[in-house]
Amino acid sequence: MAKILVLNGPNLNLLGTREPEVYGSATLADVEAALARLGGELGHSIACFQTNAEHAMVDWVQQAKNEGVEFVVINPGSLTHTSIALRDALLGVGIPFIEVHISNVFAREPFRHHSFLTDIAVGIISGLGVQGYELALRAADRHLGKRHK
Ligand code: CA2
Repeated sequence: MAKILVLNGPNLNLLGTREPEVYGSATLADVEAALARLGGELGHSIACFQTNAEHAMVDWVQQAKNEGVEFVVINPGSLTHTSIALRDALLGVGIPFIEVHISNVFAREPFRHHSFLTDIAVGIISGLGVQGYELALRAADRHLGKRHK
């Protein structure tokens, strides 16, 4: 049993309400409910947060260390491409994480091709829709299992 934190960044609260051709029709509540279910099946406790504010994201990453979080699944939204503060926070706590993008960022505008997080992530999932979160959770479970053996 591990504590796993799922973080979503700016505008991901709009999932399922706009741009369904890019982000699909599931809402963030749908995604979080599916992750809580899967987390339960895998025997982990899942906490999910979304914020539009960079400082709140940094605070949650910092707190995660004190709360014994062992893995983070994060879709940083646009902070992916801008936030050195988020990179520093993730480096600071040293908690392994997977970076998730619903869309294929490499098939979009050039400014989405660079991430401040990818090189320090366990891995990245991009372009598989909201399924990417579940794949990340399964990969986190494998990663944690390896460590506990
Ligand atoms: O593909 C992803 O998951 C992104 O992280 C989404 C970010 C974008 O800035 C990244 O480049 C790629 C944007 C999130 C916006 O989410 C919306 C969802 C539904 C409707 C409108 C925006």
